[in-house]
Amino acid sequence: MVTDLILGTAGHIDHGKTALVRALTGVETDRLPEEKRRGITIELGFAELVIDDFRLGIVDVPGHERFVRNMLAGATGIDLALLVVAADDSVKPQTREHLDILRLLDLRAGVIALTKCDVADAEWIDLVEAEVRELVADTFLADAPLVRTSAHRGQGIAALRAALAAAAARVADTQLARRTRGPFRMAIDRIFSIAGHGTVVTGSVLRGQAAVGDELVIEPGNLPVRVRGLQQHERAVDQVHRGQRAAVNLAGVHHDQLTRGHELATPGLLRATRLITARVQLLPSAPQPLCNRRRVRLHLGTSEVMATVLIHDREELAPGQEALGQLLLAQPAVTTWGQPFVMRRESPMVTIGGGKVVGPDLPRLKADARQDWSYAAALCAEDEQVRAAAAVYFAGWGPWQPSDLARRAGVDDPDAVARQLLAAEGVIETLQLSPTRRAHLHHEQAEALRQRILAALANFYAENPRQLVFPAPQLAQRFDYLGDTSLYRAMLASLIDQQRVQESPAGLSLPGKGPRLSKHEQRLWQQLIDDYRQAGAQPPSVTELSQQASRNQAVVPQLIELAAAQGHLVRLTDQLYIHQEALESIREQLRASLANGAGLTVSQIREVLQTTRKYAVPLCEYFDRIGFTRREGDRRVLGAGG
Ligand SMILES: Nc1nc2c(ncn2[C@@H]2O[C@H](COP(=O)(O)OP(=O)(O)O)[C@@H](O)[C@H]2O)c(=O)[nH]1
Ligand SMILES: [Mg+2]
Repeated sequence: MVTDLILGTAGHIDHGKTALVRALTGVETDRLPEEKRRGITIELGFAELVIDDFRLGIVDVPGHERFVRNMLAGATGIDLALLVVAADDSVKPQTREHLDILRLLDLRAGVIALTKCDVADAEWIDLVEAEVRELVADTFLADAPLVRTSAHRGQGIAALRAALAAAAARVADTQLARRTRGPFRMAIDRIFSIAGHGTVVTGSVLRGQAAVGDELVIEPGNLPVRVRGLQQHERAVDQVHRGQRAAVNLAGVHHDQLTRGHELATPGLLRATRLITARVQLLPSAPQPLCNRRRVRLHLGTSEVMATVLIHDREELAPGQEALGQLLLAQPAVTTWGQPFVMRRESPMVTIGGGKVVGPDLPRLKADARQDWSYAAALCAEDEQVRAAAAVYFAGWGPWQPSDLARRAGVDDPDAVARQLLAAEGVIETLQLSPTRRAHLHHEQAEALRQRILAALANFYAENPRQLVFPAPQLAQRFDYLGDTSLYRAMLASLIDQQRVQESPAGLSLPGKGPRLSKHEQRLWQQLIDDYRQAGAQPPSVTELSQQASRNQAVVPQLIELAAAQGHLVRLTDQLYIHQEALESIREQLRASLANGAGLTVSQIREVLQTTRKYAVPLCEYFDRIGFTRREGDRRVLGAGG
């Protein structure tokens, strides 16, 4: 079976990259008139090389310092590097910069070619080789084969092919290289239009596969497109997959709408973002520290966008240091967990560092939000499940899908990991929102929401010192901003379940929370309860009691309501409260009189209770309300709660 991989060239200008590609493949990758005239590579060039069971899509990059941005676009998605150093010139600035870029892009394998060995003598070449070995020590090329070549004489080409095959074999064995099925993703590096066909985009396929007829989207922009035709190195094909160079003829988009940096993907796989959370590193060779809030040129995939770097935990990043941070992008871009990126400085234009995305779409994290930052650090963990849990943490109080775990935590089998998470003890809290809907919140977020509800309720106490119970809608209103009221309701229910909130017909209260009364108010409150007790079945009205008070008349209604909330009194109407003991004995009297089932009219009830209509009517209505009695014509009978 053939394994497809992408090979990228790297190295200083004029060191013989393009000539070596030609010697390997017979393809002249410098195609543009300007490239021919100036004898340099400006744009990316492409060729194909088949060695044994490997089909290498070659991306030949420019070495000129002015075209490093093109090199970066081409370097995205490469699996193998061919680092080229001219034997007569040795290590030069773009040799170093390209190597830095390859390291930052997390390349794992490659081959070194010393070129132009026909114009240098053996002793000199030994010196150059030592210099190159020193350069690559401590990098992914430390143990890479180094092949002496001459494109002009065909020297070393066979050895180079063998070395490339060995390197390819190592890469082909990685999990990443095997992702040739599933959702498709390709960062676009070229766009053009062909008469009669329309828009064509090219790129290195980063994952999955696409076939003619597939419906895909362009991101950023969520632009639906259809695959009209596919080519691989000028051959028409039915499908393309990871590790291949692809030219995709698209229906549904004009080439003017696209730029390098757009990505083509299976719908739902990618999402545009303007805020990236990342591990940021500054190269040891960076000319100066990277200050917090510094603007850099960010190279992410094939895109290039200005970004402000917010470094967490320190004011600046010294050369060689690494830290968590957030990147604020000037324009939206697409990225996923684990994606490497490169940062360059404007002037002088040099590569200063890079890093890896740990959160493609986290919210802006406050500098002092320790818990948030510790979960951001957890997104760097080796363990997929730890990362997945952290991704759920950042979903906050909102919904999430297992597929989000692929994009946000780099999880390979999101459905399986989601199942493990839900099954794990104490990680995720599941709330039943409705008979058919559930929410799965990270336990810290569930607790945070509960704390927020408790705090809102506590706040009511602070604002209303004499109130004991608060109407449920008053609290619910505070959580309107969540949008999903069912989540609030489920959380409140869990608080009531845990007895952290008390629920009564009058509303919600916090256990153990008492009103704060002055000495005088306390005496008055006690007096009022005594008055009600003594008045029994015929209590005075709220207005009458207020007028009786020697001072603080305005407080009386509040104190009465408080006594009702605490269960001393029962409210019949706005004006009429009754002591609960009196109410209880009335209820017993009525129960006895209604036991025979014949029922009583209001005036009969008035006689039984030996009271007036003024009390009998509100009492009857109250008993109807609570279901103790029920109306049948003009009579009352015992109700369901009787
Ligand atoms: N003598 C000699 N010259 C070479 C060799 N390979 C490339 N060159 C020359 O070096 C120059 C730059 O080569 P090119 O492949 O364009 O370099 P690139 O900028 O790295 O792509 C051209 O003039 C080539 O003819 C080689 O093996 N021997
Ligand atoms: Mg070239």
